[in-house]
Amino acid sequence: MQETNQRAEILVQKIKHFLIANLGTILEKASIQEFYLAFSLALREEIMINWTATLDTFEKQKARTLYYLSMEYLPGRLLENNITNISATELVKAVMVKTGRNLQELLTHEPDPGLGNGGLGRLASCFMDSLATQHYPAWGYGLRYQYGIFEQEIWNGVQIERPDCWLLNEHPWEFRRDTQAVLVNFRGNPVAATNSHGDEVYQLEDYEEVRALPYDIPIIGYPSSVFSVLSLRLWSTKESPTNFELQRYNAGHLDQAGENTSLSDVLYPNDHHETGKRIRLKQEFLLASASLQDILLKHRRVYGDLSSFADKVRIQINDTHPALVIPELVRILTKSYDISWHEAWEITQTCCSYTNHTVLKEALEEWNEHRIAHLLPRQYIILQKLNQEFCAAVRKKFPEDADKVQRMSIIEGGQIRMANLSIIGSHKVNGVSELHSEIIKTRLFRDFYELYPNKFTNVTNGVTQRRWLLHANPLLAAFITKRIGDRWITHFEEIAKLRDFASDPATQEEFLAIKRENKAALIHFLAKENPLRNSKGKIIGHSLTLGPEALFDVQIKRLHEYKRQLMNLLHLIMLYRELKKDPNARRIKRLVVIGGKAAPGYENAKRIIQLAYLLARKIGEDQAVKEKLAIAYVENYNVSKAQIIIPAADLSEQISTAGMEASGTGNMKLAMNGALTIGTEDGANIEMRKEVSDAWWPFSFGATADELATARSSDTYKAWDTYIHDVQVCDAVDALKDGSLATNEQEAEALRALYFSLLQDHYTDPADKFFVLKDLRAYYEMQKKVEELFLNPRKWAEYALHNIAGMGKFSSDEAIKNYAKLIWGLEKYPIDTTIYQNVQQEYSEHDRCRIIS
Ligand code: 26Q
Repeated sequence: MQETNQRAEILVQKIKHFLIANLGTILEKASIQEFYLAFSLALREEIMINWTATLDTFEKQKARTLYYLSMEYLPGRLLENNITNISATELVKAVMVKTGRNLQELLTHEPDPGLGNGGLGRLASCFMDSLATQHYPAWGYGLRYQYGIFEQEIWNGVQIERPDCWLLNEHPWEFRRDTQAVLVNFRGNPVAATNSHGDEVYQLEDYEEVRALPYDIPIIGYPSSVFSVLSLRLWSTKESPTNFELQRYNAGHLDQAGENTSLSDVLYPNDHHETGKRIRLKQEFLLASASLQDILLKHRRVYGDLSSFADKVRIQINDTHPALVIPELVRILTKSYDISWHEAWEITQTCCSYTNHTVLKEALEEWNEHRIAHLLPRQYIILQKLNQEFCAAVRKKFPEDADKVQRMSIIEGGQIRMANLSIIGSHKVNGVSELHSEIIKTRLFRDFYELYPNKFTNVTNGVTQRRWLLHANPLLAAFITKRIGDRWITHFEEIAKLRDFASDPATQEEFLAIKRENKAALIHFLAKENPLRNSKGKIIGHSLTLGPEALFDVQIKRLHEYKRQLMNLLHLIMLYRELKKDPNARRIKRLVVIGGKAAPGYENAKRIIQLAYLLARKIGEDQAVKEKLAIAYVENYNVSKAQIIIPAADLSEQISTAGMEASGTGNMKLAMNGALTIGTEDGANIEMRKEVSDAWWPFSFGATADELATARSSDTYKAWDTYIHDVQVCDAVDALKDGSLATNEQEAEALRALYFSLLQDHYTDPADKFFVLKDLRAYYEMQKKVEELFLNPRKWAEYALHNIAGMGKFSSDEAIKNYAKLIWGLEKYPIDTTIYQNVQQEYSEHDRCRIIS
């Protein structure tokens, strides 16, 4: 304790130092932003030695290194996580006492970086955490969007998008690296030449040059002994005045003049939907080209030449978004390094691997051929050449099957298919759950699987137990540690030991008490901070809630028809109607928490939000029912809000149309925090069930992926028949158009559109494409079972404990180990002791160097 006190005193001194030296103010007068800055600067000094030593260790030991390329990251707030990861929680508490400041205010002052849409971006951040914690040599690359995912407001049920200005204030956790900026070229005229092997290469003339400036964010691993620190390198085109095109400005084209300065401005808010926009293509190439240049520079600095490139470099393509690294690497190797075409192609395939995250056709990226030819003329020539060679090889192997070449070709019908490119240019392709990887092999990429059976593999997703349990749910974390020790923090397989306590009544009671406390915190948040707004955006109140004795039923994820938030709501309409007839029809109370953003152009998703809002209001106005049932729509769902909601959940809604959710990761976070899953046999739910065992996985329901595939191909499912033959289902669907929920014509129109999406064919889309009505009855019955079990809290707790205990496999540490083994061939390199001491030595000598003593 004495020691903590002393260290806290030193940290306070440092904070005061930074307040004066960097901000020109004193503690007593410092605003929250100033205090936050000085505090972060003081704390961050603590990690700089480790960061420097980590990078030096990788270089000196000539480690094979992973470069993770992703257009999205969702790291969540950094300060709170960094405090947890350097084990400074107690220290920081002491500092708060000494400075008279409030810890919660300090932590929540930091904006939550929303540099991603959802699952894919959050997965990238969990992976960075696990790579750092396990001492793997790795770098993350992405874009530093000026505006992250939009901030969502709900105005009388309608989603409004506002810019996310997360960089409004100085950001102490990023390091601008001016000396490491690189130049990325677009457009221009390629002039042909040959390399020494006789391969055609191209010199570009009259091109457009964009400066990419990197910002590094330290990713701090959890200490097993000495903690490692990795870099997340984010490219920006914003702060480079050379990107401004004055000539265009002078010619009166204001909008064009600033195009390259604003390239990295905005994250595209569509997930699962490809839009084909020009700026998006420029962003993707920016990431690919800038990162690749950086990788090559680093490699040359350490090794002198590229002879060991294929051995030392691994590039992971997170979905197809960064796939232009493939032609770009071939281009640079053949042109700038005079490597033969054949060898360049082998190196590229050896280095690259690709993760697919979705089977939805509309999410598979394609770019118009002319667009690529115009913006990236040299890469286009390479794509054509690669494609010619590939198609010739396929033709040779399958001379009978002309369609096959067409299906597999990179370029077809004037479009460039990024998935085909990614598969052909990689040595491994993986799906993100067992089911998803099977679907990839047998349906989505079947031709490719037949051609390259060994390329395809599975790595089931995982999440970091450090942010999602240790940090988000400190009470449950302490409860676990008390029973099984704290090794689970870095060895999550140990969580299985919790099984031994599942039937212990005292343990069950304690678990329930923690859940109640977390629910109380969520209630507080909803009732105080989750606003209800009128149609002008004015706050007119806050969410209605129920007490912590209610079942907290949670569905938090992006809004999408395949995720079937609509099925959840239809069930709630059924429940509401029952309760209206008889308020005692059900014996438990239920608080339904729904959160998620809809892509701005996705009308049906926005209509589903509106339905949630209208139904919540209807129930809230019903004096008899509101005591039993409430719906809270969480505005602007993000990582920070997830950290409040997940620890409070009893029931986790994972009800996607089977075969469509690649994996899901919210399912894992919720189960880790002791929620029971009501779910379909989809994505990672299937593996979770297997780990937990059928006996403790009571709420699985619905048609399987195979059944639905058959229903689709035989065209046997008729939504209308289901609707007409089930009175309760029929009633619920009719509520969408009988005027009971809508209060004006716009609302009525929105609900009618949902009604028709369920019952009417629309062009090539059949009625109820996502099989909502097909599964609704089974879902309804399963929800009854949920209520039955919830009546017995201790039994419920026993189930919950078995679920937590079954989550060992779903740590991102495990996923990363599997990638390292199956795909990257990566070894761990903990910080070298001598290197650490050298850095420390240099640092302390510098520290003594004061001009005025
Ligand atoms: C594509 C082209 C243009 C603009 C945007 C996009 C785009 C952006 C994001 C397409 C897809 C995404 C995101 C996909 C995604 O988040 N998929 C989810 O990935 C998770 C991690 O593997 C899985 O758990 C989820 O099941 C999957 O839906």
